[in-house]
Order: sequence, then C-alpha cells, then structure tokens
Amino acid sequence: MTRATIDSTATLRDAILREALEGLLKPAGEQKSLPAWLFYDERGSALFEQITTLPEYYLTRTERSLLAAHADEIIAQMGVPVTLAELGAGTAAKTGLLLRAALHSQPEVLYQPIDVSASALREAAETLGAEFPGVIVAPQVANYITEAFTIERPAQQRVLALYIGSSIGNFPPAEQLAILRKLRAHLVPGDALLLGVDLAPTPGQENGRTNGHAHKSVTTLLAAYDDAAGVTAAFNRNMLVHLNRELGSDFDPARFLHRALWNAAQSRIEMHLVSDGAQTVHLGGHAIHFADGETIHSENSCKFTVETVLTLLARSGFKPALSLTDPAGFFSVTLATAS
Ligand code: AVI
Repeated sequence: MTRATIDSTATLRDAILREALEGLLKPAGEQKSLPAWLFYDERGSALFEQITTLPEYYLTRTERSLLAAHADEIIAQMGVPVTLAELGAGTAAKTGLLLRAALHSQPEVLYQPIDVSASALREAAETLGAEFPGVIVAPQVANYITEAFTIERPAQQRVLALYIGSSIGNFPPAEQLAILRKLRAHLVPGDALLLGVDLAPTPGQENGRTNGHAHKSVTTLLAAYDDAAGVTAAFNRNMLVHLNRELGSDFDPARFLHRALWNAAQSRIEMHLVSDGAQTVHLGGHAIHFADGETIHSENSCKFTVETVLTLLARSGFKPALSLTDPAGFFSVTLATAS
C-alpha cells in the first residue's frame, strides 16, 4: 500500500485519478485493482476503528493482550531509558501499554509518532498527554514510505521503534523489506524494533494445537475479513464512495459485493469488490466495463510464520531478542535489536 506524497487537495485528486485509471483501465481478462490507501478517508478510518473492535477481528485484541502481558519485559530488555518512535501510529491506541511500562523506570518518555494523518496524531497527542503527564509527544506528519522522517535520540537513551498492528502485512514482500531497511538506517546497535504481525493459518486444520504447536484455521482468518455485521464489507465498498466523491465517478457501491479470500500460495488475505452483473462505470472521461462477477482487487493482507518474520528481520538488519505469540497461535510480536 503505497500512498503518493500529497501536499494539496488538487494533487490528492490527481494522485487518486492516476492510480484509479492505472488500476482500472486493464485489457479484458486482466485483474483490475485499486490501491488500499483509498480506504482511508474520514469514513473509512472510522470504519477501520470499528473493525478493530469486532468479535471476528482478533488481531487488535490479541496484540493488545500480548503487549499488556509483556510490556515490562519488552522495556526491561532495552536495558537503559528509551524513547519510543512509532511508524503509522494512527491514534496510538495500544502504545499506552508500553509508555506506562517505560515510565516505571524513567521519569519522562519522549514519544515520536509518525503518521500521514495529522488528525489521528492530534488525537494521539491529546489522549496520551492527558493520561501520562510524563510522556512528551513529538508527532511528525509524514508518509513513512515515500517521505523522509527523523527519529530523535535523547542523550543516553535507546530508540524502541514500534511497527505494530500487522500494518507491514498490507505491503508486498519487497516493500516490507524496504520499509524495515529504511527504519534500520535511523537506528544504531542497541536500538530495537517491535514488530507485530498476523500469523498464517494452517490449511485443513481447526483452531487448536497439535504436538504442542498452535494453529489457526482458515475459517477464523476469513471471518476476520468478512464479519457478520458487514463492517468490513462497508469498509471495502467505501473505497468506491471515496472515488465518486473525489473524481465524480458513478460507481453504484450496492452493485459491488465484498469478497475476502485466502491466497495460500502468496500467504495473504485478498479483498475484492465483485461486480454484481455486467455494468459500465464512468471515471475521468473513461467508460470502464465490468463483466458479471469480475473483481476489483482492493487489498492484500500478508500473513507470516514465525520463520518468515525472522528471515525478514535478519534481511533488514535486526536480530530477534524476544518472540511473543499468544497461546492460540493467532498473532506474533517480535522484539529485535539493530544488529
Ligand atoms: C490496517 N491493516 C493491518 C488491516 C489488515 O488487517 O490488513 C486492514 C484491514 N482490512 C480489512 N480489515 C482490516
């Protein structure tokens, strides 16, 4: 999910038009697509917040419980006072757990959230500032993929960089590596990365354990991306509403159905919008034809094994120090030091 650098409403519209045409003007039979960053207008961001509270979307609560149980241990591993920097911080909903743990052993913590959304950062700064008087929030509005960012290191402190929420899974493998290498370039040995990833399911298995090894079913994973209340479906379709508003296109969102599928070969969930009947949509002066059942591929959410996480970390210059997985084997958080 790569969002272009955007500095005005006009350039935002140009970027949306460019990417929408690139993804939708395909020869018949070729997969149409839209970039996942188009989900996140105001309504899309609110829908995503709602997704994180759904019973089927185990990712957020599982990661939160891992952080709640191990925050002290994570901070203790750092050995000296820390500053926390967070990529794609959003509203920093889970970060308080780590800040609280850090405040047990140091009077003040400099927290450096980096996010493309100024409003999310404002909310994070207000909430954390009110809850933790010892936390100094230094927000940076930046797209950590396409733009330069800085990480400050107070004297005698180490940087603990957070990249949690399985956000890395929304990027293809080559980009995952590029993101972590870019982050690594900001760090020095002794600094660390805390990476949260969603784990791949075991095909053909129910949730449970075999020979001490926990596994998650494909059914559980699919339900997380196709909830009973239809919030994820609304999130997926909202991308079309967003396009209509920005570009004056005439998508009828009700004529695109939500589909989530597990692509085992690529170890990823894919979300698609499926054309309900043959139809033509007008966008940017073009007539775009959809055959009945044809799909727009709107998102990938890559799933990892403990081994693929370790390989990714090693290739980007990190050495694992602590690997945490919940008892059901659904989600994993790894603390890795800059090597
Ligand atoms: C933001 N990201 C980690 C979410 C995910 O699970 O890939 C986005 C999402 N898409 C559908 N539901 C949630």
